Amino acid sequence: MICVWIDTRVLVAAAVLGLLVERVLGITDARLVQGTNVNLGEALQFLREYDSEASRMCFRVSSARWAYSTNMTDHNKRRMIEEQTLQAKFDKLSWKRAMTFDWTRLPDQMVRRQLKFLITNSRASLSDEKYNEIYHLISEMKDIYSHVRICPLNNHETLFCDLELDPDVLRIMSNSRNHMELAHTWKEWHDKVGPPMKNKFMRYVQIANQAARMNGFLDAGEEMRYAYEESDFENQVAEAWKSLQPLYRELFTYVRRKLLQLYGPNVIRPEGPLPGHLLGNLWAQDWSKIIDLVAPYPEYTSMDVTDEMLRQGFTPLRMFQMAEEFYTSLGLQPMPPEFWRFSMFDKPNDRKVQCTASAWDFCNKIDYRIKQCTEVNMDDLISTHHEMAHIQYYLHYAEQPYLYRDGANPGFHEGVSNAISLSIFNPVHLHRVGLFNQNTDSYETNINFLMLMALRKVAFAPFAYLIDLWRYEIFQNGVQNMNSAWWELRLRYQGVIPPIPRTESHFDAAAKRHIPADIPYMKYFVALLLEFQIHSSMCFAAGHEGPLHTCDIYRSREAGRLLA
Ligand code: X8Z
Ligand code: ZN
Repeated sequence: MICVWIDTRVLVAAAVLGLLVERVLGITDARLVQGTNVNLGEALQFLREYDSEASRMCFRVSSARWAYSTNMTDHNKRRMIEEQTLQAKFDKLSWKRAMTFDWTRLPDQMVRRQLKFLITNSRASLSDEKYNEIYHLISEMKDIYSHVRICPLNNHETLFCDLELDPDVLRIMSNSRNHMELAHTWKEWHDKVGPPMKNKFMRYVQIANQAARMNGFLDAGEEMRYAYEESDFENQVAEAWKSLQPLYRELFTYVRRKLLQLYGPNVIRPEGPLPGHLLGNLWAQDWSKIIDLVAPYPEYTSMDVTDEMLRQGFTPLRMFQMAEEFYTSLGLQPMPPEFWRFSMFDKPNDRKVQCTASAWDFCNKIDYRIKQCTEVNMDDLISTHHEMAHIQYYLHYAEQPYLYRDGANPGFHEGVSNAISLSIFNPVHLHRVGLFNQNTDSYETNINFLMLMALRKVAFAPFAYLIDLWRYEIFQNGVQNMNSAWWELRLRYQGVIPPIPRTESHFDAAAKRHIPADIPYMKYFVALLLEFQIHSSMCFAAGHEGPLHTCDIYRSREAGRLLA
C-alpha cells in the first residue's frame, strides 16, 4: 500500500506522532515505512535490477541533456524532455516497488540504507497529477529566469532591452563603479525576474510541502535538511555561522569604510548597512570584483596571472592538460580517453550552448566529460582544476552502487573541488608552475591575496547560510510576507539592504537561480566549511609548514592518498 491515496491530514498526524515516538524512544529513520516485505533476497534482487536500470536511465538522460546543453536546438530540447519524462516515470515506479519493503527491518545495513535513499529522496509519493504539476512549475520558473532581458541605463526603448544575465548583467555588476547604473541594473533584474513567477512559486511551495509530509516530514525544509543525516543539523550550521560572524563583521566594516571613501555618505551610511548593489556582484555573494577598491596595498601587483598565461601562449586544451597533470602528480588517475574525446573545452561559434562550467558523470563507468567555455584567464584555470576534481570524485566512486554514487553529504562534492582550488589559486602554486614570477614572500602581496580570499570566501558565508534559512522559513510558516522575510534575513546576516525600497509585490529571492530551479543552497555553506578542513588535512599529510594559505599539495602522493 502506498500513501498517495491516504488523506494528508491523517499522514501529517501520523508523521507528527512518528516523530514524537522517534524522539522519545530515540529511534531514527523510521520514516515512510509502508510495506511489510522483509525478505532480504527479494530486496537484493530489486536493488540489483534497480541499479542497472537506473544507471541505464541516467546514461540516456545525461546524453540527452548533454546534447541539448552543447547544441541548444528545439529538437534537442524535445528529446531531452522526452528522456526526462521517462526517467520521472521510472523513478515513480521504483519508489512504489521500494515502498513494498519494510526497509527498517531488513537484516542488511547496505540494503536498508539504499532503500532509505530511494524512498526518502523523492517526490514520488505525490499523485501523478501533482508530480507532473510540480515538475512543470519548476521548468516554467527556470524558463522565465533564463529568458529575462533587461534595459540598460537611460535606454528604455525596447529595441535595446536585450541585456542577458550572463554575460551582460553580471559584467555591469562587477565592473561598473557608477552607482546609478548599478542601482538601475539591480532594479531591472529583480523587477523582471520575481513578479512573473511569484504565483508559480507559491503553488510549488504548497506541493513540495505535500510531498514532504507524505514522506513523513513536517515540511519540505525538514526534508532538505534530512539529507545531511544529522539530527541537529540546524544547530550545527548555526554554530558554524556564529564562529565565522566576527570575521565577517571585520571584513564588512573595513569594506564599508572603503566604499564610503569612494561613494560618499549620501550613498553609504557610515554606521549603517551596505547597499547590496555596490559589492561587485548582483547578489552581493562574492565581493572579489571590488578588490581594486579595497586592496590594502593597491600599489602591489595583483596575483592575476592571466597576462602571463597569454604571454606563454596558453590554450584551453593546455589548461586541461595542466589540470590533469596536477591530479596525476598526486598519484590519482589520468582522465579516461572518452573525456578527451567528448568534452567541450571551448565555446563553439557555430551553435548556441549553455556555458556554465560543469562536470558530467554518464553513469556507465566509462564516459565522463567537462563542459566549459574556457577562456585563457586565471579564473578559468582555477575552474578547470575545480571541475576536474568532480570527475576525480566520480571516478573514485564508480564501483559503488548507483544510489551511493554521490557526495558523502550534499556539501561534499563542492567541498572537495573547492579544496583543490585552494591549492591552485595560491601564490606558491602559481610560482611553482611558472605563472607567477614575483616574490611570493612579500608581506604586501600576501595580505592583498588574503583580502581577495576574504572577499570571496568570508563574504560568501552569510549569503550561503541565509538562502535556505529563508526557504526553511517559507516551507514552515507559509508564503505570506515572503519578500520582507527575505530582506530581514539579508539584513540580519549580511547587513545588506536593497538599493531602493521593496514591497510584497516583488519577489527578490527569485533573482537567485537556485530558488526557482529548486536547488538547495545550504550545501554551499557546508562546502565552504569543508573545503578548509579538507585542504588543511591534505596540507598536514603533505608535511606543509607555514601558514595555510601558502600550502600547495601539488606532487604530494600523501595528500593524494588521503584525498582518494
Ligand atoms: O551554483 C553554483 C555552481 C554550480 S554548483 C555554478 N555555485 C553557487 C552560485 O553560483 O551561487 C557555485 C558557488 C555557489
Ligand atoms: Zn563544483
